[in-house]
Formats: sequence, C-alpha cells, structure tokens
Amino acid sequence: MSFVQPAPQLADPYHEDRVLQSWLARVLPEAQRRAAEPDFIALADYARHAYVRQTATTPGEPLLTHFDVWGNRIDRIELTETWREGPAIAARHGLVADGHDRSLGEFARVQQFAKVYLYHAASAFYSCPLAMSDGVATALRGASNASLRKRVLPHLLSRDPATFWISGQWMTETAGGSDVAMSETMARKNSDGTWRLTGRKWFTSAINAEVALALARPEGNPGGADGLALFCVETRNPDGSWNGITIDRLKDKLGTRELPTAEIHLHDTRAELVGETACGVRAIAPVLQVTRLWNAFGSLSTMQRCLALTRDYAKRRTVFGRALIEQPLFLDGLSGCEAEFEAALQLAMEVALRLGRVEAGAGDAQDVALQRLMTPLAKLWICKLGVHIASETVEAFGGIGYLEDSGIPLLLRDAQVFPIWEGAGNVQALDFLRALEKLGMDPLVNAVDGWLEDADGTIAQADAEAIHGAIRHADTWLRDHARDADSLQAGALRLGTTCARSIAAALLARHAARAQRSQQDTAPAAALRRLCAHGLDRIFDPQARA
Ligand code: MFK
Repeated sequence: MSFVQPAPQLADPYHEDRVLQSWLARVLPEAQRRAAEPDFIALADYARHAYVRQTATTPGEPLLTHFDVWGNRIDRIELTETWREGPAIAARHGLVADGHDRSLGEFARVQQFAKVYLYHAASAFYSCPLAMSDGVATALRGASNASLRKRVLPHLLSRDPATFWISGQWMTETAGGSDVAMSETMARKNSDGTWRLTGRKWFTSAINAEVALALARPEGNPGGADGLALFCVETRNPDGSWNGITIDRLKDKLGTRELPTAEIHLHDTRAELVGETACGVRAIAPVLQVTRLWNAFGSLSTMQRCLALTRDYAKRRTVFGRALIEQPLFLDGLSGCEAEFEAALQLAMEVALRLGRVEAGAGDAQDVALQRLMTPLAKLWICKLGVHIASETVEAFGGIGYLEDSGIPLLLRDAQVFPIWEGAGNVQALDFLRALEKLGMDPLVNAVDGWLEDADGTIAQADAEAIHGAIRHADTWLRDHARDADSLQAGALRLGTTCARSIAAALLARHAARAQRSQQDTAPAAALRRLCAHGLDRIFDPQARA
C-alpha cells in the first residue's frame, strides 16, 4: 500500500477556539453568554457541516437567465444551496437582529459579532448582504422618513425566516467605488411626489436583496457629493416582477463566487427618499461604519478557519521523522500568524464593544471617538492580515494547498475581497485622517495608556515600552506632518497600520494580564511577546537618507 495523507479535520469553531473563548469569558456577562450559547453552538455545528459539504462537492455558482423560453425578459437568479439556507440561519440566530436588540444592552454588538465570526466562513458570503442589511438598518434607524422606517426595519430585523429581508447598498458606478461624488444616476420627482431613479449601478452585491439603499442626484442638484441624495429601492413590484431593474450580467470575480454581484440598469425605478434631497454621502456613512466592521470580522473568521486547518494538518502530517507541528521552523511561522490573529481579534471586538455601548446609550464621548477612529483602523489592518494568513495557509499545505479540491485556494481568493470591499486600505487610511481631523489622536493615546495601566505589572516592561513608543511615534509624526497635506496622505497607511498594531497590542496586553490573573492562562501573554517582537511601528520616511 502506498502512503495516503490523512486530510485535516475542522475542529469545533466555538469550543475549540481558545482566543474567542478567552475573550468571551472576560467580557460577555455570564448570563448573557449562557443565553446566547445555543446559537453559538448551532452556528459552529453549521460551520462544520458546511465544511464537510464544501470539501465533498464542487461549490456551485448563481445562475442568471435573461429570458424565458417565450422570449420574455425575466432576469431570474438561481442561488446556490448555501445561499438558499442563508435567510433561515440569519433570521433564527439573529445575525442582524441581535445588533439592534436593545434588550441585549451594551453587549448587543459583541454578541452579534461573535455569531458573525462563527458563521462567516461557512456562509459562502451570505454574510455580505447581512452586513449590508445591518448597515442599512443602522442608517434607517436615524432616518427622518418614518413610514419607510416602519415598513422596512421590521423585515431587516426579523427573527422569522418568512418575513426576513436582506438589503443591498448601491453606491458604486462605472466612475468607481471610491469617489462616489462622480455618481451619474439621476432621480426625478413625479408630480404625485414619488421618485424615480435612472442610471447604471456597476457593483451591486446580492442582487436578490428585497431592498437597497442607492445614491442618486435629484434633477437640478449640483455636482459633487453634496448634490447626491439617499434613496431606498424595493427591488420587486408587488407581482414579483423587477421594479424597473435589468440585470446586465453577473460579475466574474476572483472569489466570493456564490455571491450574486451584478451590473444593473435602473429605468425609472420607483424609490423613496430616505431623508433630505441632498448630502446622501453623509446619510449613507453609518452603513459604511457598520459594514466595515463586518469586513474585519469576516476576515477574522477566514483567518480562524485557516489557522485551525493548518494546526490540525500539522499534527497529522509527518515529515523528516516527526510531525510538522514539532518542526521548529514550521511552528515558528504558525505561532507568528496566531499571535497577529489574536491581537486582531482584540481590536475588532473592542470596536464592536464601543459601537454597542454607544448605540445602547451607555457610551460617553470617549466611546464615540474610539468607535469612529478605530473602525477604519480595524478594517485596514485586519483585512490585509487576512490575505497574508490565507497565503501562508496555502504555503503550509504545499502542493495540496494549491489544488482546488483541497478547499484551500478558496480561502485565499475569498480573503482577498476584504481589503477591497467597502473601500480599499488606502480609502480607510484617508478615512482615518478625516476622523483624526475632527477628533485628534488624544482619544487613542489616552486609551492605550489606560489599557497598559490595566496590564501593569503583569506584562513584560519591554512590551509596554514598545507599545508606548509606537503610538507616541504616530502622534509625533502626525503633528510634524499636519500642515503638509500631501506628505500626510502619502504616509497615511503607515500611520494607520502603526496605530492599529499598537492599539491591538495594548488591548492584548490588558487581556493577557486579566487572563493570567483570573484564569492562569499565559497564552495571550505569549502572543503579545511575539507580536511585539514582530514590531509595531510601520512609520518611516521614504525620502530619508542615511
Ligand atoms: C462581498 C464581496 C463583494 C463583491 C466585491 C466587492 C468589490 C468592490 C465593490 C465596491 O465598489 S466596494 C466600494 C464601496 N465604496 C466605498 O466603500 C466608498 C469608498 N469611499 C469613501 O469611503 C469616501 O470616503 C466617501 C464616499 C465615504 C466620502 O467621500 P467624499 O465624497 O469626499 O465625502 P466627504 O466630504 O469626505 O464626506 C461626506 C460626509 O460623510 C462628511 O460629513 P459632514 O458633511 O457632516 O462633514 C463625512 O464626515 C461623512 N463621512 C464620510 N465617511 C464617513 C463619514 N462619517 C462617518 N464615518 C465615515 N466612515
């Protein structure tokens, strides 16, 4: 018999995830955790079931049929199995509803994002429209159009699959996804007061959504971002036909291939104004704040899957006389990835915590500032880290990792969407600058000082000094470049990455100290030492000469 390598098995993503377990044990109140645990367990079970299915079959793709057999234009989308399962899972486990459930208090977002983290890797990106739905629900909650709120919100927040809706977010046009001010879609107000939209939306994810928020320029409004208004579109007419929408084609994407992302035309599409007839970008900004956090958690979920499979495989794979996991070089690489991941989870969870606190009315000005400043930081650093870890995973599996039916290439392709979706890393870095302009660095510097104080005496002095040094360098660099807009922008990604890494390290330090004191768990402290050894400060001057 010739040798056959045993395949990796996916460990229980809830019970076996030390990093998640340790974080939940420290932060989520015991009663709330007990109440949420059946959902956590069910989502982890679903993830294992979906993994077995994914490795045993070739994943399907959505199918667009433009015409029926008689020649009628129908633009019918057939979804994959995982997507057909999506609404029931999302509604029953409250993947959107939890975040808006006031009975969950300030921990609503933490509970919700723990579920998102457990579900995403199994969802074949059904998480994408859930992210949009969550963002849209957040934007609608504050909208002045009360009848729209009353009609749409109960569907987006439904826990009943029969009434659950998903929402799209249609900003991107052919001019691009970043400079939204160039949008060409026009809005016309009829004599009866209703609005109609006409234009081309170029990147509409989850075209099967029941509703979408869309930017369009009311006739007569000036050019630029302020001339845009925000509209809500119900995609279907009461008889099920499209509401003036034609689907030109589905996008042929590198990853996220089960997600029906479409190019569409709007032809006098019925729409409802969400608020004012201008300043639509400001009105849609709350969507971005929420969806960008979903991006970070999606990326973390992918990383968790990558690391769990790599660790399991490394125990089963023997080379040069011992298991891969016992090989010093292999273990060194894996430990490095695990340390970065652990810090990244601390950062994303802290943003979720602050968001929940603010939304529950339990937050103060510091919570508001930290949530605004840390959201683009989490998105820019964590999503790039996800690509790195997925790439390392392919390499860890060697030739098998390069083969489609191992399921590993899918992880890399899917990880690559996160730094692009909802604004690339550069857009996040510029958004961070925009937030700094209003809020300054003090909230971040003070928060880091506070977290390190919490950890005082438990973590290594050298680590504390490295964290202090990196965040203070970021602060000084910002002051030194504040008057030179071009050099500020040129260094924004390095500034943002340095802030993200030092904040994540400070959060990990606080967590490590508490885990050590209350659970005698030294693993987070080991991860912190490793993270600090990688270096936190990414700021340099490209013009500097020796
Ligand atoms: C799942 C896979 C999907 C398939 C693959 C995906 C492929 C990619 C598909 C895409 O196209 S995703 C890209 C989606 N596009 C974006 O995420 C938008 C990227 N651009 C930005 O984020 C710009 O910064 C933005 C359009 C939001 C603003 O640019 P502008 O036009 O220069 O507006 P401005 O003047 O900076 O901001 C307008 C207002 O919004 C300001 O408020 P005020 O008027 O009160 O001062 C800003 O403060 C506010 N604002 C902007 N960003 C904000 C924000 N407020 C809170 N949070 C933010 N993040």
